[in-house]
Amino acid sequence: MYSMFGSTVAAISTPRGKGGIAVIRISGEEALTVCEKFVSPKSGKALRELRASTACLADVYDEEGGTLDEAIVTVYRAPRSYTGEDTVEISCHGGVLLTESILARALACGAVQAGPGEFTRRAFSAGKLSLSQAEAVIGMIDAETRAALTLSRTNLNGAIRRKTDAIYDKLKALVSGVYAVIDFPDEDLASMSDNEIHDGIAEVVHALESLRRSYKTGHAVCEGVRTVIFGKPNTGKSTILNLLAEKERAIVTDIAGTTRDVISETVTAGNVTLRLSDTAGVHGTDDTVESIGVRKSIEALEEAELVLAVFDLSRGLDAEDEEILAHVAKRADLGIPVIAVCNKSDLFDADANNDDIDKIGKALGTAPLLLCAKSEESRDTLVERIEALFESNDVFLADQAVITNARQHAAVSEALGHATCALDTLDVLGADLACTELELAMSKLGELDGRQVTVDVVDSIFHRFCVGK
Ligand SMILES: Nc1nc2c(ncn2[C@@H]2O[C@H](COP(=O)(O)OP(=O)(O)OP(=O)(O)O)[C@@H](O)[C@H]2O)c(=O)[nH]1
Ligand SMILES: [Mg+2]
Repeated sequence: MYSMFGSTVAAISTPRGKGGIAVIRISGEEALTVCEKFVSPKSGKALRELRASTACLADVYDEEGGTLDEAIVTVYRAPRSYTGEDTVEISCHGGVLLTESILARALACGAVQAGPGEFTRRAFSAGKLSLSQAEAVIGMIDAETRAALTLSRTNLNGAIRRKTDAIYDKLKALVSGVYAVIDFPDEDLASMSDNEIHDGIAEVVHALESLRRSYKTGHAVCEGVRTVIFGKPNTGKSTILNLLAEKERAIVTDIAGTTRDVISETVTAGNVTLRLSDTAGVHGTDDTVESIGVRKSIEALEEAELVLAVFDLSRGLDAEDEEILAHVAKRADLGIPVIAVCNKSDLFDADANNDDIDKIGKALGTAPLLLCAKSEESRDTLVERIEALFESNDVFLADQAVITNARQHAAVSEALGHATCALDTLDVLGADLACTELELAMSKLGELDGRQVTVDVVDSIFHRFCVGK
């Protein structure tokens, strides 16, 4: 089969190290020719005589014709292979020297070393995968939670591709409908009314908005939410980090100022991944080290996508808490989600502290969570609150298109911007000018799933893969 890549590539597809088996993959126009120089099926048949997609036991030879290994060899024929090209997979014993020697034979016999993600890139170029599906392959490999795995699996099955195809087709129908009437006025083509065009664009806007919103969940599940635990000293911030991490990650004492630096930990809160930062307690101080810690706490707050603002109501709200409230309220005003934690609930009476609880709730625009961070049972309460913010249970709804990375989010946002602009343009300037915006929306959607994507973008995506995938 013709390959746009020309060369035949080879790589070890399993991780480096000792193992039961290892797989060397060879793909390209010359895959069979390359492998026939050092692989012989035990049956005596030549590799190219084997039925496609079948495995056989074979001898693998070194350069002197000695046997390197007995391996299971699978031959795939274009286009019915992962890459869409002729492919041979050699499953040998999983020794480091052995696999490297077999790869070296493949390279000596005419293959070239595959780059990172090159097999998947070939699959993309052969039209076997869209760009979002290729990204889902990375997601499957990187997944550290069931939820991330589920989302990646759904996207590998083509959930984003189907959704973007549907929006793209709708846009195409609108644009071609309008242009046909403008370009061929004498053809008596049924023209769409402005209302029909308006409704069509509104439908596209709605679909893009829902896709863009899905990133809230996709980001939380697959990339993780930068989360800061913020408050004055001794309120129980490090206790909350340890509660979420389910281990003693940070030192906890009753001495105010125990944590002096930012302590980072990645934890799973139900379906959501949190990139947590526990910070030094923020308060006025002349101590040089402490004041550096306070500055870092504020920097972490400013970078956070979720804030856990911690108060100790057993001591009542004081001027330092007011300062914390002011800092956090600024983030809340910018739309950053905040969970206000009134900690040490075992030491205060909610009714007696109602005014403080109200005050925090009003300042941060969210009902505070009364918590006893010392008790392990509190973890579920906190996790439930976090999960609700990111709607991560939707992950398990069948076949939902959920976008999972910043590149996809940017493309959807830009497509949405153009579609919204088309709606405004339609009312003021008419359908033909609105179509210019719709075409731009189509091109952004094309970037999302790889119909119209630059080589640079494709390069940067596939460089995130390991060699051999
Ligand atoms: N009774 C009770 N004590 C708690 C609770 N949470 C934390 N503490 C105690 O409060 C004290 C301070 O806890 P830390 O987690 O070190 O507080 P912090 O906010 O990290 O303090 P700094 O690092 O100094 O800013 C420790 O003695 C904890 O055991 C709680 O829910 N109930
Ligand atoms: Mg601490």
